[in-house]
Amino acid sequence: QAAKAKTNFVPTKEDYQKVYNKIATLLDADDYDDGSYGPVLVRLAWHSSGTYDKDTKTGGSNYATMRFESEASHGANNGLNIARNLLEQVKNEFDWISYGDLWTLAGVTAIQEMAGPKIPWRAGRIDGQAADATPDGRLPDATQGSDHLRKIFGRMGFNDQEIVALSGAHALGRCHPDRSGFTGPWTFSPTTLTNAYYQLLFDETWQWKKWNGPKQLEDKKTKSLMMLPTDYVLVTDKSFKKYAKAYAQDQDLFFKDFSAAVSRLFELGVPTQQFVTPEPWIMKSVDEQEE
Ligand code: DDH
Repeated sequence: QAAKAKTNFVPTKEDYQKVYNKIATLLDADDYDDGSYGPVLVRLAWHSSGTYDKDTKTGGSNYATMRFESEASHGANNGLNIARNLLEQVKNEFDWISYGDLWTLAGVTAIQEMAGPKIPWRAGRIDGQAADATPDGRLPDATQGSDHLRKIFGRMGFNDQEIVALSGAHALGRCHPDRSGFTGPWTFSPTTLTNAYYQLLFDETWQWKKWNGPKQLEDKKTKSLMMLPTDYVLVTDKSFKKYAKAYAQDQDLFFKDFSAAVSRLFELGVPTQQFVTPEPWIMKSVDEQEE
């Protein structure tokens, strides 16, 4: 706190670790969803980064343009105001951090604290202007197929293997009818990152849910889990299926590839010279600091 008062305050890794620790204290909430804000924080970090277009070098996490109504109002961002508002408490205490750094660091914190792999992360994003906000339609549409996935993720610079690895984030969280129209969680442990998403894709029998909402699949056995049409493509498309199978069989492989892809995702749109260090940091989990 003393350092904060200085005008030329240059935060160190330890200062960002303090931000991580503060975010970690906000994750658990008995009265919210499955008991954690972790999943919605991961989704905020992803939606703030996944707008990147490698050809025009626009979008991505650099400018935190979801702060502006023109981007916050995109249908895909419904409900993410909950995550942004939660993080305001952190911003108030650590006012030197940029929103892009705050949101991506929150994604890193949530993944690591929900038993996921370490996500190498660098600081250096800067707050942009409303004019930097991205047009609607850059994030994936859950009703589409493999061509769409390759087009959307290819625009960000990701290949088939990375598309499949990133999709494993759906081990976390759930769909909310009032946000996306879809309903339900993908796995039985939506606040713990595992490779269960891939295992369930292969091990369960999936059938179209009979309801008035958008087309989604349900597991035949319990009817309590869901898959989006875009999730199911991972087992129907031959190339995607190869990677999905490998991740279903090997959680360490999933964690390794997920970590690399998410780390890159969260840096999309940030010019290299902006990062405060050439080497990414590995932030410590709360458990590690208690040892
Ligand atoms: Fe996702 N996602 N996502 N997703 N996503 C939803 C929820 C969550 C798609 C659609 C939806 C990724 C990829 C895709 C998370 C992380 C990631 C919901 C439900 C929809 C719809 C929203 C709601 O109703 O609240 C589609 C389509 C794709 C795709 O085409 C691949 C990726 C790459 C990630 C990531 O983080 C790397 C998380 C976490 C959630 C749960 C949010 C919550 O509140 O719970």
